[in-house]
Amino acid sequence: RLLQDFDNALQGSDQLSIVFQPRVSLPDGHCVGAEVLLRWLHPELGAISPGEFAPIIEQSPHIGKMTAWVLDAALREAGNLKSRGVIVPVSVNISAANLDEPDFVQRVQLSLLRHGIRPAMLELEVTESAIMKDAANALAKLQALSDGGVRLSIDDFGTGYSSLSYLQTLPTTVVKIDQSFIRSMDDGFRETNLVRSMIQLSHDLGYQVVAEGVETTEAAEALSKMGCDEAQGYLFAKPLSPAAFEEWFFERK
Ligand code: G
Ligand code: G
Ligand code: MN
Ligand code: NA
Repeated sequence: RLLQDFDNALQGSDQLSIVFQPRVSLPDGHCVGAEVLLRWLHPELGAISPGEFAPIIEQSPHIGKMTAWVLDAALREAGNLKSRGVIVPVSVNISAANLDEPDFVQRVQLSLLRHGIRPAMLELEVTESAIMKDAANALAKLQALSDGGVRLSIDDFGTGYSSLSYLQTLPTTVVKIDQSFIRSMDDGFRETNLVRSMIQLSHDLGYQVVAEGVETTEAAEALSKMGCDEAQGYLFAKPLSPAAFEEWFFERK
């Protein structure tokens, strides 16, 4: 039922949309990018969160089409924003199953060409679990994307199954610390020390570090002191429609 409805949504034009959550540098708060998040307005059920439907789509053959749809929408919108002077890289979430598609790398490259977006203006977010599912294949695909100039980040860092040894060999350049760790910094010094160690480890391995789910100025200041490079979260902005993102961008600048 949900899968069939989603297939209809993919065919139609008005149920699916994307929003942008700004990413800013620390400590100055300049916009350095935006994460693209999918939204589904179901005709009967109303808004359904990707947290609910994405895991179901990911188990189905529709996942290829879903990511292709988001990627296409993201790059089209990036082109629109670019023409109005909003030039920031966009980050798109990809699923483990996308890395199994034989032509995934070529399709990403074709989509970039179609929309006239330079590869360096696209970042793909991939979770540790997606990488570890079939590490040899993931490594090959990520390397090909990276060789083509696409940026790669490790999403939800710290929550998935991973092997630290892989962190050394991946062609990824950015680590996004999962929001659960950022929120837990309120709980005490051990939690804060953990985040500090994650930042230190990531830097030692050559990664840039993004903190997710930053909701308070206290957290932003603490992260900044720890050397965290960038942040995302409600403190700076919620996920915004493309028009609202553009407005936010120019007010901020
Ligand atoms: O935007 P929101 O907080 O509702 O997202 C909930 C979850 O859905 C997050 O884990 C987010 O990464 C995931 N998600 C949002 N958009 C996409 C998307 O386009 N593709 C995939 N694979 N996951 C997404
Ligand atoms: O797993 P991923 O990092 O892609 O998930 C992004 C999700 O996190 C989005 O659904 C977004 O709405 C949500 N999000 C972004 N910033 C915040 C925040 O500051 N607080 C909370 N609670 N959720 C956030
Ligand atoms: Mn993400
Ligand atoms: Na994340």
